[in-house]
Amino acid sequence: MPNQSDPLWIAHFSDLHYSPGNLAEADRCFGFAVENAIVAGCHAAVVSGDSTDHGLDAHTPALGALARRIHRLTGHCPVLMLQGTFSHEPPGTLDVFRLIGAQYPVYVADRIHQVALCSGEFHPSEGPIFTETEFEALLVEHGMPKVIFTCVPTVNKAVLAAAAGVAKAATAVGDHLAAYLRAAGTMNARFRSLGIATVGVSHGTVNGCQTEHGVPMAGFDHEFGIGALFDAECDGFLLGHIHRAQQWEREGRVVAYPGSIGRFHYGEIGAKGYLQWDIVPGKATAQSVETPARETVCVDFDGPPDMEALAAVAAEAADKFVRVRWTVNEEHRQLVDRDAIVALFGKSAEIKIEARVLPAVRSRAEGISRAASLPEKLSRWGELAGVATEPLAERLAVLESLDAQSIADSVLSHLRDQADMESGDGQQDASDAPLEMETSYAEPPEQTAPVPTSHAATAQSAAATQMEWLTEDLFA
Ligand SMILES: [Mn+2]
Repeated sequence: MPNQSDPLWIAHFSDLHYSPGNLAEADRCFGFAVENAIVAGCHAAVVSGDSTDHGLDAHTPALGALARRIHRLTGHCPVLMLQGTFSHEPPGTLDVFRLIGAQYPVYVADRIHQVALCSGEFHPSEGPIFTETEFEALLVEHGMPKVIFTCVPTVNKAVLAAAAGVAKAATAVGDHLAAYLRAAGTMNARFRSLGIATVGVSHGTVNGCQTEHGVPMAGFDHEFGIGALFDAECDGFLLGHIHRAQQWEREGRVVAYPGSIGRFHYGEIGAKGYLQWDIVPGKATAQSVETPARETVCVDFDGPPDMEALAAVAAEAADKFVRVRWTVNEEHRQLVDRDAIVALFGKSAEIKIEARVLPAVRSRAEGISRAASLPEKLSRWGELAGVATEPLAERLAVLESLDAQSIADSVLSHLRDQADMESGDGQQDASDAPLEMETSYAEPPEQTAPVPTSHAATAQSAAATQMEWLTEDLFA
Protein backbone atom coordinates (compact mmCIF):
# COMPACT_ATOMS: atom_id res chain seq x y z
CA MET A 1 0.00 0.00 0.00
CA PRO A 2 1.17 3.54 -0.78
CA ASN A 3 2.01 6.32 1.62
CA GLN A 4 -0.78 8.60 2.73
CA SER A 5 0.58 11.45 0.60
CA ASP A 6 0.69 9.46 -2.65
CA PRO A 7 -2.24 9.79 -5.02
CA LEU A 8 -4.63 6.90 -4.72
CA TRP A 9 -4.67 4.81 -7.84
CA ILE A 10 -7.72 2.61 -8.36
CA ALA A 11 -8.33 0.13 -11.17
CA HIS A 12 -12.01 0.35 -12.09
CA PHE A 13 -13.58 -2.50 -14.05
CA SER A 14 -17.24 -2.86 -14.83
CA ASP A 15 -19.85 -4.99 -16.54
CA LEU A 16 -17.72 -8.09 -17.05
CA HIS A 17 -20.80 -10.19 -17.91
CA TYR A 18 -19.14 -13.56 -17.44
CA SER A 19 -21.33 -16.36 -18.85
CA PRO A 20 -20.76 -19.46 -20.99
CA GLY A 21 -21.53 -17.46 -24.14
CA ASN A 22 -19.39 -14.47 -23.16
CA LEU A 23 -16.53 -16.45 -21.60
CA ALA A 24 -13.95 -16.00 -24.36
CA GLU A 25 -14.62 -12.27 -24.76
CA ALA A 26 -15.03 -11.48 -21.05
CA ASP A 27 -12.00 -13.43 -19.95
CA ARG A 28 -9.66 -12.20 -22.68
CA CYS A 29 -10.56 -8.59 -21.88
CA PHE A 30 -10.75 -8.85 -18.09
CA GLY A 31 -7.59 -10.98 -18.03
CA PHE A 32 -5.77 -8.29 -20.00
CA ALA A 33 -7.12 -5.53 -17.75
CA VAL A 34 -6.21 -7.33 -14.51
CA GLU A 35 -2.63 -7.98 -15.63
CA ASN A 36 -2.31 -4.42 -16.93
CA ALA A 37 -3.53 -2.99 -13.61
CA ILE A 38 -1.19 -5.20 -11.60
CA VAL A 39 1.83 -4.24 -13.69
CA ALA A 40 0.85 -0.57 -13.33
CA GLY A 41 0.72 -1.05 -9.55
CA CYS A 42 -2.88 -0.23 -8.64
CA HIS A 43 -3.61 0.32 -4.94
CA ALA A 44 -7.15 -1.00 -5.02
CA ALA A 45 -9.53 -2.52 -7.53
CA VAL A 46 -13.25 -1.97 -7.95
CA VAL A 47 -15.73 -3.98 -10.02
CA SER A 48 -18.84 -1.79 -10.26
CA GLY A 49 -21.46 -4.47 -10.94
CA ASP A 50 -22.59 -7.07 -13.46
CA SER A 51 -19.59 -9.35 -12.92
CA THR A 52 -21.79 -12.10 -14.32
CA ASP A 53 -24.34 -12.02 -17.13
CA HIS A 54 -26.90 -14.19 -15.34
CA GLY A 55 -27.06 -16.70 -12.52
CA LEU A 56 -24.23 -19.21 -12.93
CA ASP A 57 -24.06 -22.72 -11.46
CA ALA A 58 -20.97 -23.49 -9.37
CA HIS A 59 -19.64 -25.90 -12.00
CA THR A 60 -19.89 -23.38 -14.86
CA PRO A 61 -16.39 -22.75 -16.28
CA ALA A 62 -17.22 -19.05 -16.61
CA LEU A 63 -17.68 -18.71 -12.83
CA GLY A 64 -14.34 -20.44 -12.22
CA ALA A 65 -12.61 -18.17 -14.72
CA LEU A 66 -14.01 -15.03 -13.06
CA ALA A 67 -13.00 -16.33 -9.61
CA ARG A 68 -9.44 -16.95 -10.82
CA ARG A 69 -9.13 -13.35 -12.12
CA ILE A 70 -10.47 -11.87 -8.88
CA HIS A 71 -8.23 -14.16 -6.84
CA ARG A 72 -5.25 -13.03 -8.91
CA LEU A 73 -6.10 -9.38 -8.17
CA THR A 74 -6.25 -10.03 -4.42
CA GLY A 75 -2.68 -11.22 -4.51
CA HIS A 76 -1.86 -7.63 -5.33
CA CYS A 77 -4.47 -5.28 -3.80
CA PRO A 78 -7.82 -5.12 -1.99
CA VAL A 79 -10.86 -5.64 -4.25
CA LEU A 80 -14.33 -4.18 -3.86
CA MET A 81 -17.16 -5.85 -5.80
CA LEU A 82 -20.51 -4.08 -6.06
CA GLN A 83 -23.87 -5.77 -6.54
CA GLY A 84 -25.15 -5.01 -10.03
CA THR A 85 -28.44 -5.54 -11.85
CA PHE A 86 -30.32 -8.43 -10.23
CA SER A 87 -31.11 -10.14 -13.54
CA HIS A 88 -27.41 -10.23 -14.40
CA GLU A 89 -26.15 -10.86 -10.89
CA PRO A 90 -28.84 -12.54 -8.78
CA PRO A 91 -28.52 -11.43 -5.13
CA GLY A 92 -26.06 -13.73 -3.38
CA THR A 93 -23.96 -14.37 -6.49
CA LEU A 94 -21.07 -12.36 -5.09
CA ASP A 95 -21.11 -13.91 -1.59
CA VAL A 96 -18.71 -16.69 -2.51
CA PHE A 97 -16.14 -14.12 -3.67
CA ARG A 98 -15.68 -13.00 -0.06
CA LEU A 99 -13.90 -16.32 0.47
CA ILE A 100 -11.32 -16.07 -2.29
CA GLY A 101 -9.11 -13.22 -1.07
CA ALA A 102 -5.40 -14.10 -1.16
CA GLN A 103 -3.02 -11.42 0.19
CA TYR A 104 -5.89 -8.91 0.36
CA PRO A 105 -9.63 -9.31 0.90
CA VAL A 106 -12.56 -9.18 -1.50
CA TYR A 107 -15.19 -6.84 -0.10
CA VAL A 108 -18.72 -7.31 -1.41
CA ALA A 109 -20.91 -4.19 -1.33
CA ASP A 110 -24.53 -5.34 -1.54
CA ARG A 111 -26.24 -2.64 0.53
CA ILE A 112 -26.23 1.15 0.62
CA HIS A 113 -23.49 2.15 3.04
CA GLN A 114 -19.96 3.53 3.43
CA VAL A 115 -16.79 1.54 3.90
CA ALA A 116 -13.30 2.69 4.87
CA LEU A 117 -10.15 1.14 3.50
CA CYS A 118 -7.42 1.22 6.17
CA SER A 119 -4.11 -0.61 5.71
CA GLY A 120 -5.54 -2.95 3.14
CA GLU A 121 -8.65 -3.82 5.16
CA PHE A 122 -12.29 -2.81 4.73
CA HIS A 123 -14.28 -1.37 7.67
CA PRO A 124 -17.96 -0.77 6.86
CA SER A 125 -20.46 1.58 8.45
CA GLU A 126 -23.30 -0.06 10.34
CA GLY A 127 -26.00 2.13 8.76
CA PRO A 128 -26.05 4.00 5.43
CA ILE A 129 -23.47 6.59 6.56
CA PHE A 130 -20.62 6.55 9.08
CA THR A 131 -21.68 7.98 12.42
CA GLU A 132 -19.39 10.26 14.38
CA THR A 133 -18.79 7.52 16.95
CA GLU A 134 -18.03 4.91 14.31
CA PHE A 135 -15.59 7.19 12.57
CA GLU A 136 -13.68 8.13 15.74
CA ALA A 137 -13.46 4.47 16.75
CA LEU A 138 -12.13 3.69 13.30
CA LEU A 139 -9.35 6.28 13.64
CA VAL A 140 -8.36 4.95 17.07
CA GLU A 141 -8.33 1.29 16.06
CA HIS A 142 -7.04 1.40 12.48
CA GLY A 143 -5.48 4.78 11.85
CA MET A 144 -6.29 7.18 9.05
CA PRO A 145 -8.28 5.57 6.19
CA LYS A 146 -6.74 5.79 2.73
CA VAL A 147 -10.16 6.10 1.13
CA ILE A 148 -13.83 6.13 2.08
CA PHE A 149 -16.10 4.36 -0.40
CA THR A 150 -19.76 5.38 -0.59
CA CYS A 151 -21.50 2.32 -2.02
CA VAL A 152 -24.84 2.45 -3.81
CA PRO A 153 -25.49 -1.00 -5.30
CA THR A 154 -28.58 -1.71 -7.37
CA VAL A 155 -31.53 -0.96 -5.15
CA ASN A 156 -34.51 -3.20 -4.90
CA LYS A 157 -37.23 -1.19 -6.61
CA ALA A 158 -39.87 -3.58 -5.33
CA VAL A 159 -39.14 -2.52 -1.76
CA LEU A 160 -39.24 1.15 -2.70
CA ALA A 161 -42.35 0.61 -4.82
CA ALA A 162 -44.17 -0.87 -1.85
CA ALA A 163 -43.15 2.07 0.31
CA ALA A 164 -43.72 4.87 -2.17
CA GLY A 165 -46.64 3.59 -4.24
CA VAL A 166 -46.12 1.64 -7.45
CA ALA A 167 -46.81 4.50 -9.86
CA LYS A 168 -44.11 6.64 -8.34
CA ALA A 169 -41.56 3.85 -7.89
CA ALA A 170 -39.16 4.99 -10.59
CA THR A 171 -39.16 8.61 -9.49
CA ALA A 172 -39.03 7.62 -5.87
CA VAL A 173 -35.81 5.65 -6.44
CA GLY A 174 -34.19 8.79 -7.77
CA ASP A 175 -35.55 10.93 -4.94
CA HIS A 176 -34.42 8.53 -2.24
CA LEU A 177 -30.98 8.17 -3.79
CA ALA A 178 -30.58 11.93 -4.22
CA ALA A 179 -31.44 12.42 -0.54
CA TYR A 180 -28.97 9.72 0.46
CA LEU A 181 -26.19 11.12 -1.72
CA ARG A 182 -26.67 14.60 -0.22
CA ALA A 183 -26.41 13.17 3.29
CA ALA A 184 -23.32 11.17 2.36
CA GLY A 185 -21.93 14.37 0.82
CA THR A 186 -21.92 16.09 4.20
CA MET A 187 -19.75 13.33 5.66
CA ASN A 188 -17.57 13.07 2.58
CA ALA A 189 -16.79 16.79 2.71
CA ARG A 190 -15.53 16.27 6.26
CA PHE A 191 -13.40 13.28 5.26
CA ARG A 192 -11.89 15.32 2.49
CA SER A 193 -11.01 18.12 4.91
CA LEU A 194 -9.03 15.48 6.82
CA GLY A 195 -7.10 14.62 3.65
CA ILE A 196 -8.96 11.36 2.99
CA ALA A 197 -9.92 10.43 -0.57
CA THR A 198 -13.63 9.88 -1.11
CA VAL A 199 -14.95 7.55 -3.78
CA GLY A 200 -18.50 6.70 -4.81
CA VAL A 201 -19.33 3.35 -6.39
CA SER A 202 -22.68 2.67 -7.99
CA HIS A 203 -24.53 0.77 -10.69
CA GLY A 204 -27.28 2.57 -12.57
CA THR A 205 -28.23 5.01 -15.29
CA VAL A 206 -27.26 8.65 -15.17
CA ASN A 207 -29.94 10.75 -16.81
CA GLY A 208 -28.53 12.14 -20.06
CA CYS A 209 -25.82 9.51 -20.54
CA GLN A 210 -25.43 7.66 -23.83
CA THR A 211 -25.69 3.92 -24.34
CA GLU A 212 -23.27 1.76 -26.31
CA HIS A 213 -25.76 1.96 -29.19
CA GLY A 214 -25.62 5.76 -29.19
CA VAL A 215 -29.03 6.16 -27.59
CA PRO A 216 -29.29 9.11 -25.22
CA MET A 217 -30.87 8.10 -21.93
CA ALA A 218 -33.12 11.00 -21.12
CA GLY A 219 -36.17 10.60 -18.93
CA PHE A 220 -37.41 10.64 -15.38
CA ASP A 221 -37.11 6.93 -14.68
CA HIS A 222 -33.33 6.87 -14.33
CA GLU A 223 -31.57 6.40 -11.06
CA PHE A 224 -29.39 9.47 -11.02
CA GLY A 225 -29.14 13.03 -12.13
CA ILE A 226 -25.53 14.01 -12.66
CA GLY A 227 -26.03 16.80 -10.10
CA ALA A 228 -27.13 14.30 -7.46
CA LEU A 229 -23.93 12.32 -7.99
CA PHE A 230 -21.75 15.40 -7.55
CA ASP A 231 -23.77 16.23 -4.42
CA ALA A 232 -22.19 13.14 -2.83
CA GLU A 233 -18.95 15.16 -2.63
CA CYS A 234 -16.89 12.21 -3.84
CA ASP A 235 -13.58 12.98 -5.57
CA GLY A 236 -14.35 10.24 -8.01
CA PHE A 237 -17.64 8.48 -8.67
CA LEU A 238 -17.13 5.02 -10.20
CA LEU A 239 -20.17 3.87 -12.14
CA GLY A 240 -21.31 0.69 -13.80
CA HIS A 241 -24.31 -0.42 -15.86
CA ILE A 242 -23.95 1.60 -19.06
CA HIS A 243 -21.65 -0.23 -21.46
CA ARG A 244 -20.26 2.86 -23.14
CA ALA A 245 -17.33 4.69 -21.56
CA GLN A 246 -18.07 8.31 -20.66
CA GLN A 247 -17.29 10.81 -17.95
CA TRP A 248 -18.29 14.15 -16.48
CA GLU A 249 -16.05 16.61 -14.65
CA ARG A 250 -16.91 19.36 -12.19
CA GLU A 251 -14.28 21.45 -10.39
CA GLY A 252 -11.73 18.66 -10.56
CA ARG A 253 -14.12 15.96 -9.41
CA VAL A 254 -15.11 13.26 -11.89
CA VAL A 255 -18.02 10.87 -12.45
CA ALA A 256 -17.26 8.09 -14.96
CA TYR A 257 -18.38 4.86 -16.56
CA PRO A 258 -15.54 2.67 -17.87
CA GLY A 259 -18.10 0.88 -20.06
CA SER A 260 -18.26 -2.88 -20.37
CA ILE A 261 -14.94 -4.72 -20.30
CA GLY A 262 -15.59 -6.34 -23.69
CA ARG A 263 -17.84 -6.02 -26.72
CA PHE A 264 -20.71 -8.34 -26.01
CA HIS A 265 -23.15 -7.25 -28.73
CA TYR A 266 -23.15 -6.21 -32.36
CA GLY A 267 -23.54 -2.55 -33.10
CA GLU A 268 -21.81 -1.23 -29.95
CA ILE A 269 -19.96 2.00 -30.52
CA GLY A 270 -16.87 3.26 -28.72
CA ALA A 271 -13.75 1.55 -27.39
CA LYS A 272 -13.84 -0.98 -24.53
CA GLY A 273 -11.58 -0.75 -21.53
CA TYR A 274 -11.07 -0.17 -17.84
CA LEU A 275 -10.34 3.05 -15.96
CA GLN A 276 -7.19 4.03 -14.10
CA TRP A 277 -8.27 6.51 -11.44
CA ASP A 278 -5.75 8.86 -9.87
CA ILE A 279 -7.25 10.52 -6.84
CA VAL A 280 -6.02 13.10 -4.38
CA PRO A 281 -8.61 14.62 -2.05
CA GLY A 282 -10.60 17.13 -4.10
CA LYS A 283 -9.23 16.08 -7.47
CA ALA A 284 -9.55 13.02 -9.69
CA THR A 285 -8.70 11.88 -13.19
CA ALA A 286 -9.92 8.74 -14.93
CA GLN A 287 -7.87 7.42 -17.83
CA SER A 288 -9.23 4.64 -20.02
CA VAL A 289 -7.02 1.70 -20.95
CA GLU A 290 -8.36 -0.14 -23.96
CA THR A 291 -8.92 -3.88 -23.73
CA PRO A 292 -8.48 -6.25 -26.70
CA ALA A 293 -12.22 -6.44 -27.30
CA ARG A 294 -13.36 -8.29 -30.38
CA GLU A 295 -13.92 -6.24 -33.49
CA THR A 296 -17.39 -6.31 -34.95
CA VAL A 297 -18.58 -5.25 -38.37
CA CYS A 298 -22.24 -4.61 -39.13
CA VAL A 299 -23.60 -4.31 -42.65
CA ASP A 300 -27.27 -3.56 -43.30
CA PHE A 301 -29.13 -3.64 -46.61
CA ASP A 302 -32.57 -2.31 -47.39
CA GLY A 303 -33.29 -4.84 -50.11
CA PRO A 304 -31.24 -7.85 -51.31
CA PRO A 305 -27.56 -7.67 -50.21
CA ASP A 306 -25.14 -6.16 -52.69
CA MET A 307 -22.63 -8.97 -53.20
CA GLU A 308 -19.91 -6.68 -54.53
CA ALA A 309 -20.18 -4.44 -51.51
CA LEU A 310 -20.10 -7.51 -49.26
CA ALA A 311 -17.01 -8.84 -50.99
CA ALA A 312 -15.26 -5.54 -50.26
CA VAL A 313 -16.29 -5.73 -46.59
CA ALA A 314 -15.18 -9.38 -46.38
CA ALA A 315 -11.71 -8.51 -47.67
CA GLU A 316 -11.24 -6.29 -44.60
CA ALA A 317 -13.01 -8.54 -42.12
CA ALA A 318 -10.63 -11.44 -41.49
CA ASP A 319 -10.81 -12.46 -37.79
CA LYS A 320 -13.61 -9.98 -37.13
CA PHE A 321 -17.16 -10.70 -36.00
CA VAL A 322 -19.51 -9.85 -38.83
CA ARG A 323 -23.23 -9.35 -38.86
CA VAL A 324 -25.05 -8.95 -42.18
CA ARG A 325 -28.69 -7.87 -42.12
CA TRP A 326 -31.12 -7.29 -44.92
CA THR A 327 -34.79 -6.65 -45.46
CA VAL A 328 -36.50 -8.04 -48.55
CA ASN A 329 -40.02 -8.45 -49.78
CA GLU A 330 -41.28 -12.02 -49.73
CA GLU A 331 -41.26 -12.30 -53.51
CA HIS A 332 -37.56 -11.36 -53.64
CA ARG A 333 -36.31 -13.65 -50.93
CA GLN A 334 -35.03 -16.22 -53.41
CA LEU A 335 -32.72 -13.55 -54.87
CA VAL A 336 -30.51 -13.84 -51.77
CA ASP A 337 -27.87 -16.55 -51.75
CA ARG A 338 -27.11 -17.14 -48.06
CA ASP A 339 -24.49 -19.78 -48.75
CA ALA A 340 -22.58 -17.40 -50.99
CA ILE A 341 -22.57 -14.79 -48.24
CA VAL A 342 -21.36 -17.29 -45.65
CA ALA A 343 -18.63 -18.37 -48.07
CA LEU A 344 -17.49 -14.75 -48.57
CA PHE A 345 -16.82 -14.42 -44.84
CA GLY A 346 -14.98 -17.72 -44.48
CA LYS A 347 -11.99 -15.95 -42.90
CA SER A 348 -14.03 -13.99 -40.36
CA ALA A 349 -14.32 -15.10 -36.74
CA GLU A 350 -18.10 -15.22 -37.03
CA ILE A 351 -20.71 -14.49 -39.67
CA LYS A 352 -24.15 -13.83 -38.28
CA ILE A 353 -26.97 -13.48 -40.76
CA GLU A 354 -30.24 -11.76 -39.98
CA ALA A 355 -32.75 -11.70 -42.82
CA ARG A 356 -36.01 -9.85 -42.44
CA VAL A 357 -38.64 -10.91 -44.94
CA LEU A 358 -41.59 -8.60 -45.38
CA PRO A 359 -44.65 -10.77 -46.02
CA ALA A 360 -46.56 -9.98 -49.21
CA VAL A 361 -50.00 -8.74 -48.28
CA ARG A 362 -52.54 -9.94 -50.83
CA SER A 363 -56.10 -11.12 -50.50
CA ARG A 364 -56.68 -14.43 -52.17
CA ALA A 365 -59.52 -14.71 -54.70
CA GLU A 366 -61.38 -17.63 -53.28
CA GLY A 367 -62.53 -20.20 -55.86
CA ILE A 368 -60.59 -18.62 -58.71
CA SER A 369 -58.43 -21.69 -59.23
CA ARG A 370 -61.52 -23.83 -59.94
CA ALA A 371 -62.65 -21.62 -62.85
CA ALA A 372 -61.74 -23.44 -66.07
CA SER A 373 -61.05 -20.63 -68.54
CA LEU A 374 -59.34 -17.29 -68.31
CA PRO A 375 -62.60 -15.33 -68.95
CA GLU A 376 -64.22 -17.32 -66.14
CA LYS A 377 -61.33 -16.56 -63.80
CA LEU A 378 -61.62 -12.89 -64.71
CA SER A 379 -65.34 -12.93 -64.05
CA ARG A 380 -64.83 -14.70 -60.67
CA TRP A 381 -62.20 -12.14 -59.69
CA GLY A 382 -64.62 -9.37 -60.64
CA GLU A 383 -67.30 -10.86 -58.38
CA LEU A 384 -64.94 -11.07 -55.41
CA ALA A 385 -63.28 -7.73 -55.95
CA GLY A 386 -66.52 -5.91 -56.78
CA VAL A 387 -65.27 -4.87 -60.20
CA ALA A 388 -67.42 -4.80 -63.38
CA THR A 389 -65.44 -7.03 -65.71
CA GLU A 390 -67.53 -6.78 -68.91
CA PRO A 391 -65.29 -4.23 -70.62
CA LEU A 392 -62.25 -6.25 -69.57
CA ALA A 393 -63.82 -9.45 -70.90
CA GLU A 394 -64.30 -7.82 -74.30
CA ARG A 395 -60.70 -6.69 -74.39
CA LEU A 396 -59.56 -10.10 -73.29
CA ALA A 397 -61.49 -11.69 -76.19
CA VAL A 398 -59.87 -9.26 -78.60
CA LEU A 399 -56.41 -9.97 -77.18
CA GLU A 400 -56.99 -13.70 -77.50
CA SER A 401 -58.24 -13.62 -81.10
CA LEU A 402 -56.36 -10.79 -82.88
CA ASP A 403 -52.82 -9.68 -83.40
CA ALA A 404 -51.54 -6.29 -82.30
CA GLN A 405 -51.74 -4.63 -85.74
CA SER A 406 -55.37 -5.65 -86.23
CA ILE A 407 -56.31 -4.35 -82.81
CA ALA A 408 -54.60 -1.02 -83.48
CA ASP A 409 -56.30 -0.72 -86.90
CA SER A 410 -59.72 -1.33 -85.48
CA VAL A 411 -59.15 1.17 -82.66
CA LEU A 412 -58.24 3.78 -85.25
CA SER A 413 -61.26 2.98 -87.42
CA HIS A 414 -63.57 3.30 -84.43
CA LEU A 415 -62.02 6.63 -83.60
CA ARG A 416 -62.72 7.70 -87.16
CA ASP A 417 -66.35 6.59 -86.79
CA GLN A 418 -66.65 8.60 -83.67
CA ALA A 419 -65.29 11.66 -85.41
CA ASP A 420 -67.88 11.14 -88.16
CA MET A 421 -70.68 10.85 -85.62
CA GLU A 422 -69.61 14.06 -83.97
CA SER A 423 -69.65 15.78 -87.39
CA GLY A 424 -73.47 15.33 -87.30
CA ASP A 425 -74.20 12.45 -89.71
CA GLY A 426 -77.00 10.84 -87.73
CA GLN A 427 -77.76 8.20 -90.36
CA GLN A 428 -74.25 6.83 -90.19
CA ASP A 429 -74.79 6.24 -86.55
CA ALA A 430 -77.08 3.24 -86.94
CA SER A 431 -75.41 1.71 -89.95
CA ASP A 432 -71.69 2.13 -89.33
CA ALA A 433 -71.06 2.20 -85.62
CA PRO A 434 -72.64 -1.06 -84.42
CA LEU A 435 -70.03 -3.49 -85.56
CA GLU A 436 -69.63 -7.11 -84.66
CA MET A 437 -66.12 -7.43 -83.46
CA GLU A 438 -65.45 -10.71 -85.26
CA THR A 439 -66.07 -9.15 -88.63
CA SER A 440 -65.27 -5.51 -88.28
CA TYR A 441 -61.73 -5.16 -87.04
CA ALA A 442 -59.86 -6.11 -90.17
CA GLU A 443 -61.99 -4.03 -92.48
CA PRO A 444 -62.77 -0.38 -92.96
CA PRO A 445 -66.18 0.54 -91.48
CA GLU A 446 -67.80 1.53 -94.80
CA GLN A 447 -67.32 -1.99 -96.12
CA THR A 448 -69.01 -3.78 -93.26
CA ALA A 449 -72.51 -5.11 -93.51
CA PRO A 450 -75.21 -2.94 -91.99
CA VAL A 451 -76.93 -4.36 -88.94
CA PRO A 452 -80.44 -5.70 -89.69
CA THR A 453 -83.12 -3.19 -88.76
CA SER A 454 -84.95 -5.60 -86.50
CA HIS A 455 -81.92 -5.66 -84.26
CA ALA A 456 -81.31 -1.96 -84.36
CA ALA A 457 -82.19 -1.23 -80.72
CA THR A 458 -80.07 -4.05 -79.38
CA ALA A 459 -77.28 -3.21 -81.73
CA GLN A 460 -77.30 0.39 -80.69
CA SER A 461 -76.87 -0.42 -77.02
CA ALA A 462 -74.20 -2.95 -77.91
CA ALA A 463 -72.52 -0.21 -79.90
CA ALA A 464 -72.63 2.08 -76.90
CA THR A 465 -70.95 -0.60 -74.78
CA GLN A 466 -68.32 -1.14 -77.42
CA MET A 467 -67.70 2.55 -77.84
CA GLU A 468 -67.20 2.91 -74.14
CA TRP A 469 -63.96 1.00 -74.13
CA LEU A 470 -62.64 3.10 -76.99
CA THR A 471 -63.44 6.44 -75.48
CA GLU A 472 -62.32 5.63 -71.99
CA ASP A 473 -58.71 5.49 -70.97
CA LEU A 474 -57.38 2.16 -72.20
CA PHE A 475 -55.26 1.77 -69.09
CA ALA A 476 -57.92 2.68 -66.56
MN1 LIG B 1 -24.15 -4.47 -17.59
